[in-house]
Amino acid sequence: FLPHLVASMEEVQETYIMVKPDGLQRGLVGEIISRFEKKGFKLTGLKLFQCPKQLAEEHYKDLKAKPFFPKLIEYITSGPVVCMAWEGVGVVASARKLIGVTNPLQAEPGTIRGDLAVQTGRNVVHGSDSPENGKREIALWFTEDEICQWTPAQAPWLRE
Ligand code: IDP
Ligand code: MG
Repeated sequence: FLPHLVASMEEVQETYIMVKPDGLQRGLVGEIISRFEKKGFKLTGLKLFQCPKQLAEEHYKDLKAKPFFPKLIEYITSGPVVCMAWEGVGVVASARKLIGVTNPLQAEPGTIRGDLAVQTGRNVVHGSDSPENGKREIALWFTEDEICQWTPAQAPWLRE
């Protein structure tokens, strides 16, 4: 868990969540969206998208030097992904907890990766690792007019 995220858990944040090609192929899109929806976060962007190589490389630019980088790009561009923007108080760290750690075999049961995946190279979902990256990644994957502002009917029943 990321201690630097705890300090910002009381602020409204946005995070970029993506169902990777394996999640789509395995029929897990509804299940994954459901976990964030049921938790009480607000969906502000959603689309099915075939990611071009250049965008995948930009999204994962911090991992460029890693030996698995070429296979990672191949994986992310191997089929459509489901791109999502989610908003809420503390959503960045909370989404990372809902997703679980990178290696699905080490991810806790109850997390998305812990329940639904077995290998790091096929870990079904992405989530931004900081509020700054949440903003950066949403701007990278969505145009401004693809993000909707709305007030969920349940808002007063989620927060006092
Ligand atoms: P994260 O997705 O949990 O934030 P990162 O370290 O940011 O994990 O890595 C991004 C993605 O790169 C992972 O979700 C996984 O798909 C892939 N990846 C990371 N480490 C490895 C590895 O050792 N082998 C293969 N793929 C990896
Ligand atoms: Mg990461």
